[in-house]
Amino acid sequence: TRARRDRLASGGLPPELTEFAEAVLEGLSLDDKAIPSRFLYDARGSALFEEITDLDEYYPTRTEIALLDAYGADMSEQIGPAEALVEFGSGSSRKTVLLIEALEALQTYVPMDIEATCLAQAKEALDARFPDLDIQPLVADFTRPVDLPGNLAKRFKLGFFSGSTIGNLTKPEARKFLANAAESLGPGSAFLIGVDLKKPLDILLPAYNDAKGVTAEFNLNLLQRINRELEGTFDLDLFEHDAVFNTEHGRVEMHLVSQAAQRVSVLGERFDFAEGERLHTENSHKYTLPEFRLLATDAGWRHAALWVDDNALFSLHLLRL
Ligand code: AVJ
Repeated sequence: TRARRDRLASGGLPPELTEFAEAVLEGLSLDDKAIPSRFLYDARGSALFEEITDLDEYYPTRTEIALLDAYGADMSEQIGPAEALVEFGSGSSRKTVLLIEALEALQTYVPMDIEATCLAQAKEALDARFPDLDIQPLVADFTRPVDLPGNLAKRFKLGFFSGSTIGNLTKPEARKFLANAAESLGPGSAFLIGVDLKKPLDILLPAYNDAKGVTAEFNLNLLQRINRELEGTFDLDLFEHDAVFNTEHGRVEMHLVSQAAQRVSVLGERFDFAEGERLHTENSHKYTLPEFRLLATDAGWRHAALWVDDNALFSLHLLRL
């Protein structure tokens, strides 16, 4: 609300906290309580997510890396002589290294992220490994159309969006993202995108509810962050991590389930939870191959090639304009 925004603005919170505060207060006021998933990824959340990618149950990262490793040369051949690689939401550069190594005509790498610190780390690591590569980090919100550096205008650009990060977006948001990426990259460009696939729940659900409880810790970290940054009073022992498959929307959802009727306060505002009430914290959309193909073509791309592992866990799609 307007009044809340004015109060937050005058309350002396730094701008990045105001955005978090607004989202949390708004999300906790909904009938179906929900907080946007991007707030899970603070420093501790990002470190916990890195830990998740190494878990036995979490197949996506390892499978995508295996695909890049096994088919990198084939991908490079199908893509053609890309001169600039533009990575959307670069984060950690483990997978990018494989792609950079496979692309023989590559001159420029543009890692794009909203987090400036992430970008600086990626640049440092890659500078050492690829001294001849021109690295131009770009701090940008890649869900919006972005202006790429002018010197890329006439070059063959390849976009890269890995890890099924697109799964965080709803279908309409994902379509918009793909259309924006088309606009940013421009005619003649290609786009390589990693997409997690629909599969039996006995494989899918443990990936989001691991035996060691790392995913639970990742989820609960959101409440810890609210306590620390927004004067929250969440009792972490009174919330439990849960991951469910929402068939209607084709997505895994993470929730935090209140274990008792309780009242919580955030920045002085009080919120009641009934026993069993859920706070929705993340979506992870899964696609069938035809579903993703349709989404991409709807957004204005041509579907050019596809790589899938033998167990049909994960897919990499090559799109063209
Ligand atoms: C970072 C969105 C790709 O959806 O698999 C993993 C996030 N959350 N376990 C995913 C996540 C819980 C991950 N993405």
